[in-house]
Amino acid sequence: MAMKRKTARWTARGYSEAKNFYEVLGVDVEAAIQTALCTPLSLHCWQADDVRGLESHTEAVDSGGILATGQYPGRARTGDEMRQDLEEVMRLSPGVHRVNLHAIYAETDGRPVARDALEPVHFRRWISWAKTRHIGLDFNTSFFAHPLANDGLTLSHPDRKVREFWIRHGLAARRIATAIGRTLRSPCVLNHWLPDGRKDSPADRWTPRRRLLESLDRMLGDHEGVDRRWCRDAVEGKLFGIGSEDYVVGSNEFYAAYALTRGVILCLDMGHFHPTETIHDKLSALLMFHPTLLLHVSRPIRWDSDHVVLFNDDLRAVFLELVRGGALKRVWLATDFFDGSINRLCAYVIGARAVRQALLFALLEPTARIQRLEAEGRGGEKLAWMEQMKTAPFSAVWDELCRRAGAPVGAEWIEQARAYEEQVLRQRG
Ligand code: RNT
Ligand code: ZN
Repeated sequence: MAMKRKTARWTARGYSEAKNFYEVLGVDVEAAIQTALCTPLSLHCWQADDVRGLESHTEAVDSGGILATGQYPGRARTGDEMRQDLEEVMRLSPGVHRVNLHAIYAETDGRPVARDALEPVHFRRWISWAKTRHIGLDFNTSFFAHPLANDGLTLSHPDRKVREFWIRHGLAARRIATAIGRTLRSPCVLNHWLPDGRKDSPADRWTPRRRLLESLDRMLGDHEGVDRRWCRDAVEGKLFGIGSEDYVVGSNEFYAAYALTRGVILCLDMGHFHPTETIHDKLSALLMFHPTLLLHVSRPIRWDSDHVVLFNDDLRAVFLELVRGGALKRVWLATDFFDGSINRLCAYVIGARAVRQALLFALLEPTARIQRLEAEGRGGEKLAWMEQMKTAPFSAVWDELCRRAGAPVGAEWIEQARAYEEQVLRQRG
């Protein structure tokens, strides 16, 4: 306890000095803290259970595309356990959160409900939980881990019946997203990612793309029970996946053009590009044309490995671009990673805090000053200031942000996560 008070006192003093440091450079520190706190971050629910879902009837088939690895104890097994974990994540991470669900997290009380027959009622527990906690919900279609996805093809499948099934699934999800958004009075972003692709040297890259285009147009057209004010559809491309190393039907180019021409949101996942390709340079290009983007904040290591998000250069570069372009309000932020090899609560909190840290870091940049230096041809000084900001007293402002949000300050959360692991996670057989 004595330790705690000491930390808090140190933080308060550190903050006023840090604030002064940034203000001399023309940064509005109070505004930065406010913006960093109130920017919504949608927490993916699937880190809690390694993307297994709550369906009892479909055996866990690995139909390709994504893969969670690790056997660390404590995986959530029910909706209640997932909500319990997510509440703890939100307690330990400052700022406004939403929760991002997948169709496989329907709660049907043990009754098998086919994915094309899902209804809002199957998400009533999630919805009422969100209502009580005053958080928004987002949603995803689940085009994987299903017998009809075993060929590695869904909406682009050659068999019309298979395509029809998945179109009906998409429609069911759009109705659910509409109900979620309307009930919570907050638009629900419905992301569509599908694994469709080929492992090796496709002889025909054209026909599957034509079929995907046709299926998407049908699925995303006007339908009864779907209201675009509450259901905001997004499409997520990818370079490759497990079993689709050579060809992914829904590539980034395909969806960038699709989203623009159909008025839906393009989703960029940080792990869905070539191993050395990053997304920060794409933001100013795409946002010249797309009104909004959905960002899946993830971390690839050599491939789309969905590692826990860290406060690293890539993440800072993304937020610096958004802040410099005044584009924060034009993106929807959502985490997307899954590591089953470590304490899953730690995984969540590290990622959630890292996103908010990167956001604050970007908001504390003296952008006007460094842009002026660049415009005046003083590139050396510009670069020097960019370097200088990396060792600026950022942590004191971050601690202050946590304190104001009522979230643990500094390393305090690590001890709390350990206690949660002992008391809750380790008790799960
Ligand atoms: C897969 C995509 C997709 C999934 C989630 C579970 O490569 O990133 O967003 O991670 O839908
Ligand atoms: Zn993703």
